[in-house]
Amino acid sequence: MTTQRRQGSRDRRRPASGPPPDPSPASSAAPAPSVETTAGPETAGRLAALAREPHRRYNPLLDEWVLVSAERTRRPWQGRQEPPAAGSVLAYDPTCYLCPGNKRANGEINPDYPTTFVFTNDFAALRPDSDAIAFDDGLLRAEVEPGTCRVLTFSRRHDLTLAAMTEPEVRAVIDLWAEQTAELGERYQWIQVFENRGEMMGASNAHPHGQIWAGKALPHDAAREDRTQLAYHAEQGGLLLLDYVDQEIGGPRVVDENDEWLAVVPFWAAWPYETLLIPRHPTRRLPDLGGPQRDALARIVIRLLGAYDDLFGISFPYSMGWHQAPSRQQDEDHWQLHAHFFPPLLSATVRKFMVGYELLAETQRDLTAEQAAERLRAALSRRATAAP
Ligand code: H2U
Ligand code: ZN
Repeated sequence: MTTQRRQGSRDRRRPASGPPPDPSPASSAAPAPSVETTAGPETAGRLAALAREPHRRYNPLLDEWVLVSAERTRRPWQGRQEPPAAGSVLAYDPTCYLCPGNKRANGEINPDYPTTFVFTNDFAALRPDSDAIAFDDGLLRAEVEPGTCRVLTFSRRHDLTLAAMTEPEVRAVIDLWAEQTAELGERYQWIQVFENRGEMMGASNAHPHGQIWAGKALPHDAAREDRTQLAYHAEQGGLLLLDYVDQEIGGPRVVDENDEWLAVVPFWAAWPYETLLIPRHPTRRLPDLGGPQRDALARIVIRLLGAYDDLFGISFPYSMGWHQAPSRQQDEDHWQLHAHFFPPLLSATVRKFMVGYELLAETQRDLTAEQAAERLRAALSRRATAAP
């Protein structure tokens, strides 16, 4: 793990706590900008004023914009009503292909595993043995993508979720994610660890589980995050996401934090209750996380997912996944590990669809990131109050 704390742009920003710096005479003498900007500390008033106007927010990780139209939440039709997802009550389900001792679709029998279990996806989207064929004909280009897909169970218990598991149980899942990343990183460049939870996100089964897809190429979003973090590091000297952590700490978009991690609804969130989970110290990949960081991660994951479940009083669907430095990349000083949580729901029964304008132009949201964070913080404190 890199122990060196970043320098550079961090020093040019507001400290993590304490009063904002006084405006310098030099800056007040500068010509007035034609558009009002928030150089330095973000004022609550200006942000509130911005939220009353349709506006676009910049996503520096993906180098793209998102349209925010908060006033639209007042419109009468609020979207398709989704039936509440039925949670599973069985600790063991004889029909589940993930429960210990059960048969999978390809006829294999799962071992009687005590905690977690990993197997190669029986219907893998990537195969290690693909022939190296390239196709290049004018505008038509293709290349074979070797890789592998694995399925990971998080528990032998069919009825649990990460939010309902104990810290040591979630820590075991984190250790598994890290081990798998290290092993697959020997052969593949991009190791995508993720979880689809809930039928709405296409999860095939209520048994707590995730997936890993590992491939030779750098997929689209990974390549973008690599490029934006590299450019930021070259220009500013710091790490994009650690400077972002410094800017967000103590602010209106923070959902939860501990000494090692920050959970925030990003300023540029696309999904209604999207969050970003970032280690507060330089960390490139999951295997680089030390013991205390992993324990702190288990704690914050349980709290964050608990807040999601409490938000609408339902088992909250989402896709989550880790972005980490590509394996065997020579220049990797610009990378900071992080997890994205993308939940589709606007309310207990209404989901956000990425259609129309989103498919054709750019992402649009109604609820502001600040409103979403406030509701998640309220859910977190409701849970804390309700806890025995
Ligand atoms: P979800 O994470 O979206 O539920 O997907 C689970 C994966 O499990 C899915 O990719 C695989 C499917 O191909 N699977 C098996 O590998 N074996 C089975 O017996 C059923 C499903
Ligand atoms: Zn099961």
